[in-house]
Amino acid sequence: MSAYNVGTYLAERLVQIGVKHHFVVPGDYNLVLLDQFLKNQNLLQVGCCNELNCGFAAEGYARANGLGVAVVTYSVGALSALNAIGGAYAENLPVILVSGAPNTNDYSTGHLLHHTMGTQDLTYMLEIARKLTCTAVSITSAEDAPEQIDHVIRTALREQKPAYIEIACNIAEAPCASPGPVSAIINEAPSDAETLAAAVSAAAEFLNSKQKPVLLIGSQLRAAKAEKEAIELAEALGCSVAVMAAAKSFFPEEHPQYVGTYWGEISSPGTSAIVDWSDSVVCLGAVFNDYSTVGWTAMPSGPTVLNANKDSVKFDGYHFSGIHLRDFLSCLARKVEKRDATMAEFARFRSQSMPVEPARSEAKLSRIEMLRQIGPLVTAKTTVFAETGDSWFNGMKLQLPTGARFEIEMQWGHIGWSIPAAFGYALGAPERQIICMIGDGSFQLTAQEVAQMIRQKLPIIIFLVNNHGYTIEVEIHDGPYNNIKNWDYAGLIKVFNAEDGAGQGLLATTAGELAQAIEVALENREGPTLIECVIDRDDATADLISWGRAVAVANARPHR
Ligand code: TPU
Ligand code: MG
Repeated sequence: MSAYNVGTYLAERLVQIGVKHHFVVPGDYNLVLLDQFLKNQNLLQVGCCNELNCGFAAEGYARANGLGVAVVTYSVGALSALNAIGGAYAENLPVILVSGAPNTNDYSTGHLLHHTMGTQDLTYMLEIARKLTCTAVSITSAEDAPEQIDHVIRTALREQKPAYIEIACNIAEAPCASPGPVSAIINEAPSDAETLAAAVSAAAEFLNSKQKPVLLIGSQLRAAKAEKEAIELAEALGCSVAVMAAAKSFFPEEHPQYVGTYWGEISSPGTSAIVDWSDSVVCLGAVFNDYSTVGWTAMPSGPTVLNANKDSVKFDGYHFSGIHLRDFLSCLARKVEKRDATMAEFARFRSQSMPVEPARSEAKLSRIEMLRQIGPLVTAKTTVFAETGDSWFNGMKLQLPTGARFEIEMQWGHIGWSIPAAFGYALGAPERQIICMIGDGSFQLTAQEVAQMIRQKLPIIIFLVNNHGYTIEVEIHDGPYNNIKNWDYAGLIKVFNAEDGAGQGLLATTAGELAQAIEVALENREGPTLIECVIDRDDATADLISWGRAVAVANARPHR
């Protein structure tokens, strides 16, 4: 006789793969399920303020710990969480959305149920979830549950994509089989040996015929678990390595072959020039969209480009699938000849950036001064979250010491993502110092989750840029809709602290106030510190202005 039920089975499977927390918003359809999760001593339950934030918290947790879990109630909860699940899909992060669901006796009886649209249709959630996940299942039988649960976890891990499980509320505690060894759900099929050999040989021939290749690192490199192998190939070739914005920190910036961010006209100094000068570009997990190509103005393509992705390699007349990127890269590293011409050339292109002079203490705070003060806070133990907005472009300018990580949500681009995601990440990686850079407009979407950072005593430092509006939107296309209601952002922390919190909210309007606030933040280990940095509305990066112009042109192409 098994001691497990559907809920405890799912909880134990999650623990087996290394999950230590799950993010929840309770509702009557999931309460019995939450009780089952609570029985597992190795799985902590973490409350969130709403389901959108719950989904993003699980997404951030997946960034830190490999897989995240959000447990919500039927429909009213799950529909909100699905926005974050779409984000996890776009960003290649395995997040399991678990939703409580109606009692099995109500599925075919025509009963009308609460938290539904008031029709007899109880299939719409599953149908919607299918579009936003790699797999979606409805569990209405305890006997079938172990197989369905294993399928969901295995698929999410293999695809590095989110998945959806709904569990009928009267099945959550129904007895079922015990979980078997974890290897059944984590083992991946190996690369196809013959295809791997063929791909490596063709790619080696391609590269050995070139004189000046460069490597371009893209955001899917992490999902492919191939960061180490990318370094192996880079060192075998000895060539320049550029990183796309969404992949910042996926190749060490202190590596001698690192040449900066490749982002069309707003690349780091010399980076675009060296990619253009090269005679072949090896793209590893690269994602080319309108934003990353600066409105389709910078996209390596044609017969000199090799695209290697998570499970496939494509270039000049070849297409190989069924091979893991990490295997391809480490085998290729052993077959290529040294090709370091781009390093010598890059030395000529590189312009030395001038150190920024510190502002006087009483000088009005500026964006440049903010970056100057944030820069030294980034150490090997830091993870920086850069929110959609000018924080993207400011974040790009931070120089990361080896070990520092950089998180960005550039494909989905949901403003407000970074607050709940940083919250989830902090629980998944308690040893890291988290710094969040976010604009005022973005913050207004998900501000409540700072209260959960306070509740969990997480010493996250939030630099909230109060530039009085949606500046990124101003640069793409301005109108009265880009003005927002000002808030007392620093004052909010007092509200969230209530009687027992240790969050700090500080206002910085001058360089000196910012320096003092940072000292307070570094001292405060018992909760988050939000520093509201007030700067001029038009104090934006030149990069945002150029990029915004190019994106506006791409958006405005007439219909053909
Ligand atoms: O620094 P700054 O002013 O550029 O950033 P802030 O203040 O956070 O403004 C962001 C403005 C923005 C919007 C309104 N960026 N993108 N959007 C469009 C948008 C709307 N809704 C969602 C969920 N995501 C979006 N990206
Ligand atoms: Mg703003």
